[in-house]
Amino acid sequence: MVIACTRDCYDTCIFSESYKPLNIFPINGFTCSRGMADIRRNDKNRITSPMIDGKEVSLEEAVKYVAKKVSEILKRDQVERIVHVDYDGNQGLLTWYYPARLWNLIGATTTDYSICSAEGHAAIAVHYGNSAGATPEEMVKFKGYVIWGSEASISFIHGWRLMKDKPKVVIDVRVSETAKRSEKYIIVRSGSDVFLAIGIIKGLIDSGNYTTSLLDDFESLKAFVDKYDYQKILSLTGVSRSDLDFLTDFYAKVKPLTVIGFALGRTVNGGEAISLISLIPALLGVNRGFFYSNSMGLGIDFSYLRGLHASKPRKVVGMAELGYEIDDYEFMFVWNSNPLHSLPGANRILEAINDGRLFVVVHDPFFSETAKVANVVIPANTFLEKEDVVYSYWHQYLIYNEPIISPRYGITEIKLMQLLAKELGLSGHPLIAEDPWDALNYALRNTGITVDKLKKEKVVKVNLVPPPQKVKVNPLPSGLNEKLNEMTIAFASHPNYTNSQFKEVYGYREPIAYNSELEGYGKIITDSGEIKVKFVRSKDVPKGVIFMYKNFLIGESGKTLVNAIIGKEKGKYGGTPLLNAGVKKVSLIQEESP
Ligand SMILES: Nc1nc2c(c(=O)[nH]1)N[C@H]1C(S)=C(S)[C@@H](COP(=O)(O)OP(=O)(O)OC[C@H]3O[C@@H](n4cnc5c(=O)[nH]c(N)nc54)[C@H](O)[C@@H]3O)O[C@H]1N2
Ligand SMILES: Nc1nc2c(c(=O)[nH]1)N[C@H]1C(S)=C(S)[C@@H](COP(=O)(O)OP(=O)(O)OC[C@H]3O[C@@H](n4cnc5c(=O)[nH]c(N)nc54)[C@H](O)[C@@H]3O)O[C@H]1N2
Ligand code: SF4
Ligand SMILES: [Mo]
Repeated sequence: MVIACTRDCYDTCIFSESYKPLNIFPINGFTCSRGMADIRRNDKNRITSPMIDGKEVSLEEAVKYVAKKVSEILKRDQVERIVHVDYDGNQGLLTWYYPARLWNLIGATTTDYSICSAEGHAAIAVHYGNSAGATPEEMVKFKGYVIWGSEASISFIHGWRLMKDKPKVVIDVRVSETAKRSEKYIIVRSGSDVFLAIGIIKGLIDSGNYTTSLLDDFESLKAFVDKYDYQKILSLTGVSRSDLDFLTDFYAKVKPLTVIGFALGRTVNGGEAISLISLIPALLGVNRGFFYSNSMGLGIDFSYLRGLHASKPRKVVGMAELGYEIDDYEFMFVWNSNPLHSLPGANRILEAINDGRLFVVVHDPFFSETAKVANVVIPANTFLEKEDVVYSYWHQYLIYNEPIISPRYGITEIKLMQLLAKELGLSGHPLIAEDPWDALNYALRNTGITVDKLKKEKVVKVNLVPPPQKVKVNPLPSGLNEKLNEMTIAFASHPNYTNSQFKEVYGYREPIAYNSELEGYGKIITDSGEIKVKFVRSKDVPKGVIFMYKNFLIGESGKTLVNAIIGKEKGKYGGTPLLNAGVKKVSLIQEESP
């Protein structure tokens, strides 16, 4: 028996029954501080009973109450006013994907799932047909690495371990932990990575360090970069000529793997940057010489799991826009996600809940910030308590999870979906009636693996889609924004938390804004709103950057919602919100604390 950590994390660690990380490549027998705390976390901050308006009720009552609300909206033929918000709180195929069937069946509004990585998936697929890059086995074979817009030493510890002993160049907007632990770092202005990529491509071509063998249209790429001269590139990026030459030379000589962080896709010109960065290795003759996220290359039919072959949501709302268009909705069903923490315009969602304009149901094992203010909460099982199949966005193992703790409270997402469907008279519909394991078996058909094999062998490796014969150069980015923000926020991962999770173990923290100048309480103002924060001066953060951990986006009091200052602007490729937003003004406030 084994169990994999289901958290939104590259590594998807696999553990033994006694919860020891397996000593198989690339898990290599170690785990993170969260992995080490999971068993003791399991009894903390749990939702122990269904609740309506803060009062404990039976599961039956809660289900009837929720179904009645849904029925009323369906009767008015306004199903688009129901929105379900689910993300990667648990990466299990049966926990995250399958339960969306009910909402898709009735035609409720779905989000575009763009919050994290959609921008880069789409930008890379333009050239490679898929966003899959190097596998862990391929990753170790490279002689060096460029870590671009990624805090890998914290966010991707098993990948980092594989890269640790070889030369690494980090490209970031501040001196990150990963920068400090690498052989060289280069600081760029936020939003200018695309111009740095242009500079590298131009430099490789000008110095004759390239091959056209993999590219279907080298001339277009050359013409594209030739529109920029070095002077312009250096002034837009803030990078010195010697650093640009160093980087170009490192690419030419080492042919490194480029680890492309998700943060890039959340920045001005971000999809464009990822698109061009992914072409650099191809110009050097290295096919798929990058790593972004391999989830789309595993062959799992996520749409089938969500029932989209036999249903159609009436509307898709961008995760960038949901908070700003919250009045289009009156009912929000949340699982696997903590939208008050994570979504742009989260303050508007909170206001709509507080004013009674939005009815919210949260299904979560833990009292998330959103669960605390929801109209109805329903306890879920943690991943330690339920059967599931888990994949990784880095390695190629599928893992059959069996519970290692017997649940004291909570029901599974599938069970809740089935109970709600029954109450709504939808149990007989094939999307609901299909056995979840049969659905999973079908969704795995392109991986060459069956559920039976998985249940027998527990951990099975699947093949990644093959790389393309030729890399498609066009369409190249267009309409690049050259008027970059004077000041921008940058977010990154904290080692002890995954997004909003683990505060019950490692403590609550108020948002802190690390910056080059201010010290004390003050305000950050953007075009979308303002928040009060504590400013802390840091020598690692250059002028024009505010650095915040992405794990403390909501204060313990629930009053500071960092995402009040994140607007609804989004990327052109995958619609990912520009979370690394421009800042209009920062100032200190002397007399009060947030
Ligand atoms: N400003 C700003 N905003 C950001 C970011 C940023 O950098 N800056 N980062 C963005 C990124 S990268 C992401 S991925 C999102 C993440 O945003 P969210 O998706 O909100 O991520 P989590 O905080 O992990 O919330 C997941 C929720 O799922 C719950 N959960 C865990 N396991 C289970 C389970 O088995 N069943 C159920 N039903 N629930 C479960 C957890 O308890 C938690 O409440 O936030 C984004 N928001
Ligand atoms: N410990 C831990 N691990 C995690 C998570 C966690 O919460 N905690 N979250 C998981 C999730 S949901 C995700 S999405 C991944 C994210 O993993 P990563 O992709 O590594 O993202 P971050 O950790 O947010 O770090 C992003 C880095 O990009 C830099 N950056 C910001 N803007 C720019 C820019 O314009 N240009 C450049 N070059 N750099 C920029 C930031 O300063 C930061 O150092 O990590 C996963 N792993
Ligand atoms: S959070 Fe990531 S590194 Fe930590 S146990 Fe889970 S998969 Fe492993
Ligand atoms: Mo993420």
